[in-house]
Amino acid sequence: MIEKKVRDAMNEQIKHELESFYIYMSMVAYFHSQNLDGMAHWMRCQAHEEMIHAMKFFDHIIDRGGKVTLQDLKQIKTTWKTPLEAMQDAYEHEKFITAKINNLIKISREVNDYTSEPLLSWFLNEQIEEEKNTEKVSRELAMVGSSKEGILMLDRELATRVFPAGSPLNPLAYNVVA
Ligand code: OFO
Repeated sequence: MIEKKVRDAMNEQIKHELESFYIYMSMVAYFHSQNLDGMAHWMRCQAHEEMIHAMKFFDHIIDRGGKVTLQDLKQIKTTWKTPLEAMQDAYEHEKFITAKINNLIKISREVNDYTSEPLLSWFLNEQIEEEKNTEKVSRELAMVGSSKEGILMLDRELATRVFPAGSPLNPLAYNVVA
C-alpha cells in the first residue's frame, strides 16, 4: 500500500505532467499559427511523452492500492513573441519539473518508501533528456536569431522527431523497462 504522503505528492505530480502536456499543446497551436509545422510536430512528440509521464504516476498509484485524484490545471500562456521565447519557456518548465521529481524523491525517502525508487530513478534520467533537448533547441534558435533561412532549416530538422510508440493511455505501450 502506498504511503499517503507519497500518494499525495504523486497525485500532484500527475497534475504537473498534465500541465506539461497542456503547455506543450498550446505551443503546438502557436507554432502552427506561425507556419512552423516542424516545430509543432516536435512539440506534439513532446506532449505525447508528457501524457506517458502522467500515466506512469497514475498507474503506479493504482498498482499500489492508492486512489488517483485529478486536480485543476493552471491557466497557461497561449502565445509567444518568438519561437525562441516558447522554447526557452519549455526549458524553464523542464527545470521546474526536475525540481518536483527531486522533491518526490526526498518525500519518498522520508517515509522509507523504497518501492517508488525504480519509477523515480527513471524520471531522474528522463529529466536529463528533457532539459537537454529543450535547451539544445533553445540554443539553436538563439544561434539563428531572426534569420528566416535559419528558422526554416531548424523547422525542417525538428519535423523529423519520432513519436514514442503506441498510445500514451495503453500501459502495454509505455511500461517497457527503458
Ligand atoms: Fe514530464 O517531463 Fe517534461 O515536463
